[in-house]
Amino acid sequence: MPIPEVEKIWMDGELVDWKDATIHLLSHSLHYGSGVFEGIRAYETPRGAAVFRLADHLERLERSGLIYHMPLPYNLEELIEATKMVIRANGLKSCYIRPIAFRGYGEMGLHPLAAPVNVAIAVWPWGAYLGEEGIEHGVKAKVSSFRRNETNSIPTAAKATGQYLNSILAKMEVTEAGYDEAVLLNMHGHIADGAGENIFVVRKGVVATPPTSSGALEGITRDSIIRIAEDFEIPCREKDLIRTDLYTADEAFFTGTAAEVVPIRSIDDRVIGDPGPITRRIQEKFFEIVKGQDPAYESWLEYVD
Ligand code: PY5
Repeated sequence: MPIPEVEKIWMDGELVDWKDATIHLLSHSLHYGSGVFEGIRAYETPRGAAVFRLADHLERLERSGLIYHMPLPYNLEELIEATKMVIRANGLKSCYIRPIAFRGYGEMGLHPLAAPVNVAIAVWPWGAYLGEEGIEHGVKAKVSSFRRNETNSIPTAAKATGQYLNSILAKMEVTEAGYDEAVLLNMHGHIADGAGENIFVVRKGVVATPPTSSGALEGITRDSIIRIAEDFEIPCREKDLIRTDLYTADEAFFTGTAAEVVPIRSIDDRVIGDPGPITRRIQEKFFEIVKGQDPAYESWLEYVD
């Protein structure tokens, strides 16, 4: 999917033209994946564009940086303001937001502390990551033969650029085989997450999702879904899951910023079927919240103006 070009990108404190948002070929992170990033969305609401859980995402970016000895050269307030500034500069009502902090030019060895930490925030319109059809009717998922990177090899609590080679291998494998999204098991055979999403199953009215100790990212959407389920008084627990828990689920769905809330129709060719009632209820509430239609969750929205 080509990236739709907009006017400006925020880079190291300034707005630059889209075409000028370039870096040196010898930037450390290009060679070794030594960057950390976020995926965030802004939605159109009756009060203009609102960013969903902006501070929570940027705090995760800071935690990712901490894990890699990469303190960010901007504080939380500055990053919040920069995000709003770049959305305004591009006149977008809704968009995907990609902050990235990376080891830049200045060091080629594997001890990168002498290389600068550069920070950029790009925004662009990005539709449903797994398709509108996927949101409506569900996607075909497949367990990948690639295992989720073990957290003591590459920490799964961080969202580091290099880490995504693992997801890319899984995603390519299953999409080339005709599926929509990959599910990754960890080294112990427990379900971790999707290539770029957290995963939930529903059985006998109980919602379950793998704990972060499984290798699942501590997703902001995941956290939101747990809170929505609690507010609906639907039992929801963190639980180790194995692949057959997906085969025998009454319902299953992916959650993530890019993907949003996407029902799973089938897994490894075992049919789960049309999106079930709990998935639908949670999905509808999620979209109401992000679009500013439920005042009870107002604190999750950061208005751009
Ligand atoms: N698990 C993985 C491996 C992810 O990459 C993501 C987000 C999630 C879970 C969900 O986390 P959250 O709810 O906080 O977004 N993936 C990115 C996203 O923007 C990149 C996807 C291409 O959704």
